[in-house]
Amino acid sequence: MEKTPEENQVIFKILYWGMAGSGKTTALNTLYRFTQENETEILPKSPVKSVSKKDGATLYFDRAIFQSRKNNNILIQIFTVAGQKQFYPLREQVLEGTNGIIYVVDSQKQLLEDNIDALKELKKATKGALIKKIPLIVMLNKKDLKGTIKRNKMIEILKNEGLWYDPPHKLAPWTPIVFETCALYKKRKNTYRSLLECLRRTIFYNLFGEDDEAPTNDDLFRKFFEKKSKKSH
Ligand SMILES: Nc1nc2c(ncn2[C@@H]2O[C@H](COP(=O)(O)OP(=O)(O)OP(=O)(O)O)[C@@H](O)[C@H]2O)c(=O)[nH]1
Ligand SMILES: [Mg+2]
Repeated sequence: MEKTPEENQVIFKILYWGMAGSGKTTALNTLYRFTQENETEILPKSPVKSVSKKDGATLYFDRAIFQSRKNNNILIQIFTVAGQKQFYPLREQVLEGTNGIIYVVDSQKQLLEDNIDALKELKKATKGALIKKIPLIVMLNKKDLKGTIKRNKMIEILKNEGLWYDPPHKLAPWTPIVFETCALYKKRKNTYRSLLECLRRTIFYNLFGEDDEAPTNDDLFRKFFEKKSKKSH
């Protein structure tokens, strides 16, 4: 999270990560249009800026800036990475300073291994910070198509990668939610909801966690009582 001193603004950076063609750019464009046309919690502040190839694949990144409808001082920068394999160095650059990640899966069955590769690469690039310091949400995308990976399969993959925590583990409340999504505007499903959940978690980490880490119940109680005692002075 970045603070601009002159204006008391906070800027959160959210990133869509996933294999080439999984729907990251589509999700961002849908989000932009949806928040423009509806009374949502966030609204666009700048148009989507895309650096892409002729065929639509992202060449560097896409970026759009949103703002909280209730609090003008909260800005949200949303980026997508270029998913094609050769762009790994660029992905690492775009990842810098990210506060929350949405991992976008192309749920077509034949692409399972490519999706797992993208997740392994994300783990490598974030150096153990996923969930512990950077909230993670999963979009199981293209669920409008037939013959797609099931939610349980995705959960099994997260477990294999050590990205799933069951109670009583202190990180259990921050285990990724796997949203079944469609990023296409006309058939959209859970695109906005998944972003909002990622943003909600990002703000929680920032407000209640020690050093922006995943807040534990102890952190939440302590901050709550700190606030109470400040009020009573
Ligand atoms: N059926 C279906 N197609 C989708 C969905 N989301 C995206 N697509 C299509 O998938 C193709 C690739 O989408 P992009 O959004 O460009 O994918 P990307 O993840 O940004 O790809 P890179 O920039 O190469 O990393 C496009 O033809 C989209 O219309 C979805 O939920 N369902
Ligand atoms: Mg793209």
